[in-house]
Amino acid sequence: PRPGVNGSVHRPAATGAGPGLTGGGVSADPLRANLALMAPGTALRDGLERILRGRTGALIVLGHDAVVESICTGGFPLDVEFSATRLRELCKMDGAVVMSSDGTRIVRAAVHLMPDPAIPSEESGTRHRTAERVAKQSGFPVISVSQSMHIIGLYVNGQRHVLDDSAAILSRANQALATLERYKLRLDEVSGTLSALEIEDLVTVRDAVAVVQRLEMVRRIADEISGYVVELGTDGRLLALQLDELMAGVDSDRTLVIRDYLPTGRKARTLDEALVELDLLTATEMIDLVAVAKAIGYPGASDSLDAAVSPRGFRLLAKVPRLPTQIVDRLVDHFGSLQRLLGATVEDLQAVDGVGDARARGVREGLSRLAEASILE
Ligand code: 3AT
Ligand code: 3AT
Ligand code: MN
Repeated sequence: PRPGVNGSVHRPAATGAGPGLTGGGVSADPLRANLALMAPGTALRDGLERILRGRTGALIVLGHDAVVESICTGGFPLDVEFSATRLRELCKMDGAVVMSSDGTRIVRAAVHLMPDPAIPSEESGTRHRTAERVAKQSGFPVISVSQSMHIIGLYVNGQRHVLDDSAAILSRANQALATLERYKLRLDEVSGTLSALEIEDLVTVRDAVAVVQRLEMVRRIADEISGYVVELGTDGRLLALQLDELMAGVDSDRTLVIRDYLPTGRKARTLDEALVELDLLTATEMIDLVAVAKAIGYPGASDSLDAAVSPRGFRLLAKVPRLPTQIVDRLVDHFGSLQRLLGATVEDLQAVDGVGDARARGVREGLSRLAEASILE
């Protein structure tokens, strides 16, 4: 299988949503996986920077198979180990360089590529037209370094991506990070309110959905920032640390709050279905609490937001120290709601499989402490 490429010959152009609007990590996104291969700090990026500095251009195919071979004419076979300096020297010649898909070897150089001219291309220069077509025909990523425009382009998965310098990406990333910090503050506010309401059993759909909405907004902006982290390579270390710190616990809270409030009944959704529906919401729908409520399975009417609901208790139990998730699941299963858990004695708690005297006391104390803390807020 080709790393980072899920395409086949002549695969249609992807019509993905913009960055941050879809879920998935680095490996799920072929563009991100390939951006990681040529991020600052990698040998490939070093070679590309050398080509830019030397004011020559380049056309580089990141993969070699029978399809690529059938497009190649002229040039000469090499099969040598990749190095940044070798790449730069070979790109001084006319024609393209073909590399192995893992980026470790240079297979051919000075090749004239002849992709199928019927493949549509929006580019005008012969280098970039060729790059776009070869990427579409072979399914492998293709890099073009423009001599006249001084930019590095990556053609992958039907998309063209221009590699920016780290300073430009960092400035965008820092803006996104500032937004994330604001969103996170607001999230902490609404989750604190929800905890207090849960203890008092005064939650409405609106309060629960507000937390889901804020968690989702935080997740989306964080996803955008992880894209920048990938693209920045070694220049993105500090950004990655800040992102990790801000996002600690957010992902688990997202599933916990949804598990707490997934409606039961005829039209009930599973957790995974709810997560998919949330992911599908557009940025405008995200602002609308009714749309968010609907995504997790509540009726899509505005008065339904005022209905009273009670949490199962997953989210608050997860805040009790040293409690394995298995036991949390069994406790919720046994008691059915947070209110019953709050009312349970140490003896009641021990009725649950795997909960002995010590653990029952731990849960009892943990819940009492949470109740006190949230009333003080
Ligand atoms: P020079 O002797 O350096 O002029 P060359 O054979 O080294 O020619 P290059 O690969 O440097 O050629 O290409 C130079 C330009 O020629 C690039 C492109 O604008 C034009 N060119 C090459 N092949 C084609 C083609 N098939 N169709 C249109 N333009 C082409
Ligand atoms: P610049 O943005 O000027 O670098 P361009 O799209 O204007 O690129 P040119 O027609 O000037 O492209 O061609 C520049 C070089 O690109 C010439 C040749 O070394 C390489 N090139 C163009 N087409 C092919 C091809 N089909 N196979 C291999 N190399 C090619
Ligand atoms: Mn040119």
